[in-house]
Amino acid sequence: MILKEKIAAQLPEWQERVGKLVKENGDVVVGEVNVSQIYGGMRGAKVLVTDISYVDPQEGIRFRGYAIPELLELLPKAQGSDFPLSGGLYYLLLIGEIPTYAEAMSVEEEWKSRGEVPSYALDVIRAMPADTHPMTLFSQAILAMQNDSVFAKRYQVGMQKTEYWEAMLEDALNLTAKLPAIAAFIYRKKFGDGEFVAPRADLDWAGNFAHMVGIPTQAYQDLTRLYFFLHSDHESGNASAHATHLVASALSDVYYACSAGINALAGPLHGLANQMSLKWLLSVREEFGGLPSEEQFDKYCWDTLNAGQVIPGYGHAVLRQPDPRYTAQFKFGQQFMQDDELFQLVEMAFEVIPKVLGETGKVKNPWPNVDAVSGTLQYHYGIREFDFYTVLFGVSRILGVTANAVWARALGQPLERPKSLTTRMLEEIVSQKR
Ligand code: HAX
Repeated sequence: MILKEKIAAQLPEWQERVGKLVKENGDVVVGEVNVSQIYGGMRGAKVLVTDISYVDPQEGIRFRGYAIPELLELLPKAQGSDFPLSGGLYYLLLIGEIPTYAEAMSVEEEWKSRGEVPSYALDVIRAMPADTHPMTLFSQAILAMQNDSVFAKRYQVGMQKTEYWEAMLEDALNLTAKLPAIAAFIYRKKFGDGEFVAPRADLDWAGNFAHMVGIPTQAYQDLTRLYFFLHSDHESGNASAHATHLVASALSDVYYACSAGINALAGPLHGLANQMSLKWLLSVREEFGGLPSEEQFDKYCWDTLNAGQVIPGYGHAVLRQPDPRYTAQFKFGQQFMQDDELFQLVEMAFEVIPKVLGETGKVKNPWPNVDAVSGTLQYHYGIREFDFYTVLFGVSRILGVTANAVWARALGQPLERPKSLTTRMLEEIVSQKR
């Protein structure tokens, strides 16, 4: 398998590089942590490492050093499409090089050969109450397959530490292969005919989701390819990535770790924000019976803030500019749905909301994040049940977190265990320093 060969070839150099860094410079101080950070969700504390993606506050995400517009040019495209193959993206995340078309297709073929969803995972989804949230179903379906973990089985019989990453890669490919089919089934079970639709042999991983969910148009296939590309990774500190990393650091397998990551993504300050954002835009449209004037929109924003709510889709813990993932989706909207009233509202939001949030004087980043437009694009193509949107986010995010998990095991990253203090201890530290 090309992924295994490439990682094995790179590994000695990485191990030497990291080993040397830690051995010779283990006592070099990288940053300090202050009391605000300890009580403030560890914002900005530099305590994690990943080479798969990096979020620059001004520039946004780079995957393996490449910015989103560059990758939209460079990554191999699905046949007959201008949008990248997810197999090529996964290759890039895992290997760090832009793949050829053949290399991207080799990942797509791996996925095809591992894509069959076990019936018991579908049965778990079927067995749940009809009003169960799609993210709960998604997390449960992933966890249900834990019994198939190659890593867990090999660990039981005594795997060498140097082999952890290979077993992790097996699990990562087995799990990611099945995600579009599981997500499409969750949608059909909750909102459609309840049928499981098998993937088509001639379609790529992302294009197949469009087919299985029941919107097989070229435009929706392309949106799916774009969506699964954009949401895949956002360095290691965000809640879903960090939850996955923490759980996997205990040598829990990919299924345990990704189920945990999905549970974190389900929170309204994280992945659930895309459904909150669309809900909020729809409430604006309903209030004014269509597009409001900018003055009306401005007032609606203030009413939301004065009611103690956040404006979903705006703000970010790290970014200080419009999120390039927003910009890429916004361009898709401008190209394909300029006449859509809801998209016009997204355009108006970009003019009004940053100004309003700036006037509050406390929001550090008044610009849109990835969630400010993604739901609107889904809504346009007929996925209108916004409870489902975070599942799509999750399908994509698992590409990034599993690539990270493979490399974490390859580089022997240990059990994560930061130290906590008591408030009394902090008070004493502060009084000694003042
Ligand atoms: N609307 C209203 N107030 C906001 C705001 C927004 N969109 N964004 C930030 N603020 C407020 C914060 O609530 C905070 O207020 P308090 O001091 O009263 O608690 C203040 O501004 C400072 O916050 P910050 O430092 O700018 O932002 P944080 O790092 O604390 O939080 C969040 C980042 C993304 C959680 C925040 O901007 C927010 O709640 N945004 C709306 C929800 C959202 O869009 N989430 C999705 C983020 C992207 C993502 O992870 N997707 O999965």
